[in-house]
Amino acid sequence: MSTKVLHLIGAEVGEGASDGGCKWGAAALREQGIAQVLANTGRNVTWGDNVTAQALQANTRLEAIEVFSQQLAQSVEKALRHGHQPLVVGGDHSCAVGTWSAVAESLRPSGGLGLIWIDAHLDAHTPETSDSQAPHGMPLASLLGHGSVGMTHLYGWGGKLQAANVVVIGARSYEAPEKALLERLGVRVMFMEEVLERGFAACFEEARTIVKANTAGWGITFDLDGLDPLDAPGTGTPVETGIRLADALPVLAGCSHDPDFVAMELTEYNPLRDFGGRTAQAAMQLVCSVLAPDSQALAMAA
Ligand SMILES: [Mn+2]
Repeated sequence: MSTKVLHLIGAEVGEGASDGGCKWGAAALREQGIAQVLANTGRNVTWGDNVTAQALQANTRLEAIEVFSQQLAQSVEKALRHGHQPLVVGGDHSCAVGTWSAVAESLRPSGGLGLIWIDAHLDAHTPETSDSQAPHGMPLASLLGHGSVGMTHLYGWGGKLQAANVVVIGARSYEAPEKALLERLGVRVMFMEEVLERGFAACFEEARTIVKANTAGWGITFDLDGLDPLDAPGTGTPVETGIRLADALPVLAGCSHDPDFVAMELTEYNPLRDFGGRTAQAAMQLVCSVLAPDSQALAMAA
């Protein structure tokens, strides 16, 4: 099991989306005891800084996210420097730029970053292709080196992710230019059709093999809208027919046992749409499954 301190960072950002409700996601999960639930599994848990996006009147949304990304990256980098395992709790998915730029920067002396991107969307727009101009539709493209310099070049270098080292699982709502970009770069995308056909377990195993090959460390960014809205209705942008929670939990169990597993990020929890708290419940089960020492037993009990 991982004996590292699990270091929670609240990424309070909703400015990346058209509906800003996800800004309150981290605070809501904190209030509902996400740290205690993780501590109950035996992990040593600490809350680090909360990082809050500021929408300044003079700035565009993209500029606000660029500033926020730098601040979030600093917090994540600090946790890594202390030898902690970061769990970034979003926030809309634009937080992925800060989180994974910091992880890539810290891994850089020893090698590349591997990343499993679980999501209903492709998040691969650039400012040139996006009609909505919402930055939470751009983080994967940014990490691959495509987008505004403020998003692609944190720490002064671009291409935090190599196309060969990332796999998207669960995509089912996207626009043509996003798909075209990922195809051109050669990113492996497991669309929802494939997940339903092969099963989540087979897909995740293949994805893990891909992201671990030729990288120095790997992580998971879990957009809650990757799940089926039956299990997680309270997300920024729900889309029908997603990954079922019961299929995901046992498969994700024990990822953090892997010494190369560096960090996790959980995004797009929108407490304003989470009537009855089902989505918060799903979020806590997911993080416990990935990060808890005895996660197999926990997943079975779920
Ligand atoms: Mn996303």
